[in-house]
Amino acid sequence: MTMIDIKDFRVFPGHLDRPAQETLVAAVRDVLRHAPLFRPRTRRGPMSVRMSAAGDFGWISDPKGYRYEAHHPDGQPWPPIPEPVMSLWRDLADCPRDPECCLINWYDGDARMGLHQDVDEQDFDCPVLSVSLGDEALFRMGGTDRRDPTTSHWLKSGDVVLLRGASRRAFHGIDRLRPGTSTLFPDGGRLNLTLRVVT
Ligand code: MD3
Ligand code: FE
Repeated sequence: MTMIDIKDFRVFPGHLDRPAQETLVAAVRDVLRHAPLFRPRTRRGPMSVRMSAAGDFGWISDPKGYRYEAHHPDGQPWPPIPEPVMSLWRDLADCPRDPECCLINWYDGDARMGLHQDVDEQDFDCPVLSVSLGDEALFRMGGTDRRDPTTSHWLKSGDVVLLRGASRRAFHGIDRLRPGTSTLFPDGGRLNLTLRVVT
């Protein structure tokens, strides 16, 4: 198995072949039929990334703030995490607990995600597992202080990233996509799944 370690986050380049990517996309489309993508709003305005989730919890941001919630903004519980997604966690996460949230991020050509930390979860001993599907994206990773130096890495369709140890609490973001770099989605764009233990 190939892997690249970059300050204790681990990239599994091309871990998912094309059929495995297509299986995940089909499973996510199923989730999105029940829990449609929405555009979270922050105090700074609407995000460019659209989101949904599967599992016991999804991440919500609205004018009241941000938090994990057991229901989609439409009031429905989140659909279960699809089996092929669970099996990736069991293969790679090396964690005794199952994920409670599969956050679904959709990037169109000009979407980005600013530098942030994921600190709304309770148990930082549990890793986060991230799956990239579709167009390539420039991932930026810093340290636990916002001013720490950052390194950048292009994430490609089928790449899986495991964040644990110090990297679990590090600042990170997506600077931009490279449109037209994948044929997975006929109209382009990028789907990112992040699996998390929340409680
Ligand atoms: C480092 N997603 O959903 S994935 C996020 O590509 C998020 O959509 C980005 O940041 C995306 O919160 C980056 C890589 C990633 C995911 C979660 C992390 C890096 C992380 C959690 C902690 C530290
Ligand atoms: Fe994040």
